[in-house]
Amino acid sequence: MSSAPLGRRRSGFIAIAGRPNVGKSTLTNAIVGAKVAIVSDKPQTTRRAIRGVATGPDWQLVLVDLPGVQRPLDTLTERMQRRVERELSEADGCLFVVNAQQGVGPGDRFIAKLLAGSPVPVVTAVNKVDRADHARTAATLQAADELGVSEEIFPISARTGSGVRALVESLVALLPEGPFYFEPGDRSDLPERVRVAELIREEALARTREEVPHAVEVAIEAIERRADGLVRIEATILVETESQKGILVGAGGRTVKAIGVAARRSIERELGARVHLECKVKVRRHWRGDAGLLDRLGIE
Ligand SMILES: Nc1nc2c(ncn2[C@@H]2O[C@H](COP(=O)(O)OP(=O)(O)OP(=O)(O)O)[C@@H](O)[C@H]2O)c(=O)[nH]1
Ligand SMILES: [Mg+2]
Repeated sequence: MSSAPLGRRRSGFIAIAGRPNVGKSTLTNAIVGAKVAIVSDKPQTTRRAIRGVATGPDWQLVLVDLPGVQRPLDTLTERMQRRVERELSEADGCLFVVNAQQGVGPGDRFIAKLLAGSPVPVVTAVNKVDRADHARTAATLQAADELGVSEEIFPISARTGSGVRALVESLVALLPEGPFYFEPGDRSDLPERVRVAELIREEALARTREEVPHAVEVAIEAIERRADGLVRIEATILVETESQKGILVGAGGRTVKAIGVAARRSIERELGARVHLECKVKVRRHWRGDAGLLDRLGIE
């Protein structure tokens, strides 16, 4: 491990702020080098604060992947936004992510205002440069600079990895000296139940559209490790209405079956074990407004 004396190590927390869908979770996974957060092409995928850990020889970067900043609509999104504000105020630094292709808009300006009012140093990543031509990227870099909140700005692609190394160096420079918070092999702070539930939700998101993805949550009823090494998992996919249930189940149960097959594969990769997965779909009206259920699901 590290040959650096303990006092010269840097470690700390970098909170990731940005509009929904700009690529915060993809970037977290790219920096950690493992899948710690699920990703989808729909906005508002991330609902919890997820700590992703990247450890170098003499530094440890704890990335706090956060829900996208948005206007709160119900108990769920209110909790998500309160969490974002709290994590931002407690971090050692902030990584502000904007979309190179879409440029800087009102949502980004709102976040910049939030960041300008906080003492936490900010580094900005202009993401998805693989999707934008040079002129577009240059215009977004310029607009991001004009927000006046960042110490440095990096054009990157979380998808291809381009620019990510330079960004990491700049984030490490924001960290205070101090001992590591996590074991160097740790990747995330999410409990196993939540990691498994999220992998199932990711497959449900990939197969639904419009308002349905926002109405889906997954609860794990049981995880049982059998003597022969097989892990048996019982999961409930929650939706808010009968018609959403119909969509998730699909004709002849086809959709829920496809979700189960794909999720089992990714859970097997995650746990390094053979998995038997049972998924049921259930209607739970207004679960997004149910504080007790959100507590149990770990959305605090
Ligand atoms: N082309 C391209 N797509 C990207 C890049 N980074 C992320 N994406 C895609 O953008 C979409 C959103 O990515 P996420 O990582 O889920 O975005 P997020 O900011 O975490 O979204 P929320 O959790 O909803 O706030 C996904 O379809 C990603 O595959 C990138 O660098 N290039
Ligand atoms: Mg996310």
